Amino acid sequence: MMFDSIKDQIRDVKKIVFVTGAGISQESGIPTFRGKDGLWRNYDAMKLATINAFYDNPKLVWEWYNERRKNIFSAHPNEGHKAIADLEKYVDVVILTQNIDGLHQKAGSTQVLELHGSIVKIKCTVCDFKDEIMTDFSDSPPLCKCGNILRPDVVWFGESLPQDVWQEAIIHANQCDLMVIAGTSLVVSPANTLPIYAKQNNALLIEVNPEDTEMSLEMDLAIRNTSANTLPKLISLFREN
Ligand code: BV8
Ligand code: ZN
Repeated sequence: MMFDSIKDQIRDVKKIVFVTGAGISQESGIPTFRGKDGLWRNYDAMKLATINAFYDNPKLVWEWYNERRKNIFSAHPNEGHKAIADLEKYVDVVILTQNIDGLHQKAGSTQVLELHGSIVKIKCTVCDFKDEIMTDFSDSPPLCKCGNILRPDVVWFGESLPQDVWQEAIIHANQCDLMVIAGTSLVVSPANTLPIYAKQNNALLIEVNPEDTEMSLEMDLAIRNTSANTLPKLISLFREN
């Protein structure tokens, strides 16, 4: 059984922190940032998700987010998301996600910190107007009542994470007994430093990913399989407890 080597250590776990990335939503039909998935109309996703790209061509960047939002609104949580939500019955679970798709919350998870924002949130580029959107915008880019353009309320490369969210994420990482790193390449900082905080607290580190990541050598256990296949089996360990 894929968890035999750590079965005993898992028994006394009280708090689990999940660090998740695009891979956990891949089986829900949402493209990751890697490889061919990482391209939209031949634009590099990492280059589009920047303030410069937005000011160079706000219409293009809005179309990209409108298309992603449409795809995300029609997506459903997969067995990976559902297993994590189910785990809340047995132990304290906190999710630190790099995803802006809201699928953890849609699966029923109650403690989710969105490190890079959310695709349903928007904000003004000038005034402090913020809002949630549930439908597509007719005019693109949409304007704020102050006359300036609105932007997706997500964290773009070169922009700092919301400090309240980041500080809270560090606290959870410092307190957990087990950290499960699922569906992330751990390429992007500062999210990729969270396993280091957990390690400093002698937490058990488990990686769930079909491929190696930047920190595979730091892991106590690396499961080379998908999150939808793997996480339900991890959760069953706690059900038996
Ligand atoms: C910041 C929101 C202070 C928007 C995102 C040079 C060197 C080092 C760092 C930097 C550098 N230059 C700049 C930086 C800092 C930069 C950074 O880390 N760049 C990287 C590219 C090197 N970070 C920042 O800019 C951050 N801000 O640091 O502020 C500052 C400011 C100025 C200068 C310096 C510092 C802000 C980062 C947040 C950016 N916003 N998203 C949007 O989504 O549109 S990041 C976005 O990309 C995602 O949120 C996520 O974080 C990242 C993609 O990573 P993953 O989620 O891991 O996805 P990926 O495709 O990479 O991997 C998928 C994995 O899943 C793979 O391993 C695959 O094998 C696996 N997988 C696939 N299928 C499955 C699976 N696993 C399980 N099951 C499956 N079925
Ligand atoms: Zn405004």
